Amino acid sequence: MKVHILGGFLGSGKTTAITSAALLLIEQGKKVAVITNDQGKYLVDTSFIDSNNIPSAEVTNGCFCCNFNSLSDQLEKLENTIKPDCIFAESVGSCTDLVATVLNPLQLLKYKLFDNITFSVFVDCRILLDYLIGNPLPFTDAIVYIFSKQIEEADLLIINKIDLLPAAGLLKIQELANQQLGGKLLIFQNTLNKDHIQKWLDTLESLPMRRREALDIDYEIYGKGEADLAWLDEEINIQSDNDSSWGQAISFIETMVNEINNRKISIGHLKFLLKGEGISHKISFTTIVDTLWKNKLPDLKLSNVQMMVNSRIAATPEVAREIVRKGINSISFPGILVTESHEQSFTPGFPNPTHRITREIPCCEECRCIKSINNSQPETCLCDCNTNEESCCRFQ
Ligand SMILES: Nc1nc2c(ncn2[C@@H]2O[C@H](COP(=O)(O)OP(=O)(O)O)[C@@H](O)[C@H]2O)c(=O)[nH]1
Ligand SMILES: [Mg+2]
Repeated sequence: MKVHILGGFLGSGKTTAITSAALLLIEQGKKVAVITNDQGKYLVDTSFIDSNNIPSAEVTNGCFCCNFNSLSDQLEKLENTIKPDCIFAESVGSCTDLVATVLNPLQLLKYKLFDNITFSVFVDCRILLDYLIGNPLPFTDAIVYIFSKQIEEADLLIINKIDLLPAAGLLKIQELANQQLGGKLLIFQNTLNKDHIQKWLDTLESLPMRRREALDIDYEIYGKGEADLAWLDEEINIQSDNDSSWGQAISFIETMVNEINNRKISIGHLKFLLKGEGISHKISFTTIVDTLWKNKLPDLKLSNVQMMVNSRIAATPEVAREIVRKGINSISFPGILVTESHEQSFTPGFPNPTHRITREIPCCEECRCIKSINNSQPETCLCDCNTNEESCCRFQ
């Protein structure tokens, strides 16, 4: 089994790429599963993957790094039930330091589970272009720090959404990325194009198993960046007497987006999953808002729409809640019944990874036992042979 970990900023295209890749591989007769991950409990990404009939598991209530055991349990569970040829695992978009906290620990502690583990970092080419030119990004310094660390730790960087750049912009980013991001494998991708997805999959297939350098990172700034982006998730049911629930859902979304815009709040990722009468539709707003979003939607007459909201915006949880309230008020008319459930909003906690393996000292190539430096803990051996060094091939 192969495990493909995806990192990269909120809204950079990870779920879209995973869904498309999984469907392509399933079409080709492969068994595939997906692990989703986010700060809250009710995840739009999981519902979206499910609605595409792709087997999935999720790690909720925090990132892979802080829930490493849950991630490895899910990997094991999938291996024991579905036995997939490959698993795609998408990390939280505000997460970084994944090499030290997820890839190295998986590679050292769970190596029996898989033949290879790859790491793709996704980035929106338009934001990367500004970043490489040196233009300011619409985020606090701490969030920009996370963005920059994600790029730094990538060995395979997917420079995504190239279809949204004009030709001159594409040439410019190719030039700057090749100049400034030397040593990384770069793929310029349009994830909406199946051929590009196939090329990314071919690249993943060709990558050898490798050890990666852990980041040098300041957790105080990283923690502040996480906290600068409030999380909110909730489910809202809209019932109407005149089959206008779909239209009301769109009005609700529009009010929220306008309110965010009026308050000049930057969006990390604002996602909605709308369901009703066999229809499931994801609507996504990222840092650069697509102003034509409404034109791409179907016009449906539905009496009941179930809507899941996941919001990660540069504001406090109170403000995130106020914005949802504003949306709800905008559709509260006689004949429309709006019911909220599972609402939660919070400031994500300080990242506290289960493991942070920054350095390894191989002590046996054959049995792969490895002594590791686990963050702020004394040097420890992470394999069985530590309990009995005599059993290590090296001592025989
Ligand atoms: N035009 C275009 N849109 C994309 C591309 N990749 C992703 N998107 C859109 O970007 C938004 C965020 O994508 P998503 O996969 O949810 O991002 P994630 O937060 O990284 O998982 C969605 O509306 C996608 O349809 C791409 O290559 N081109
Ligand atoms: Mg996603």
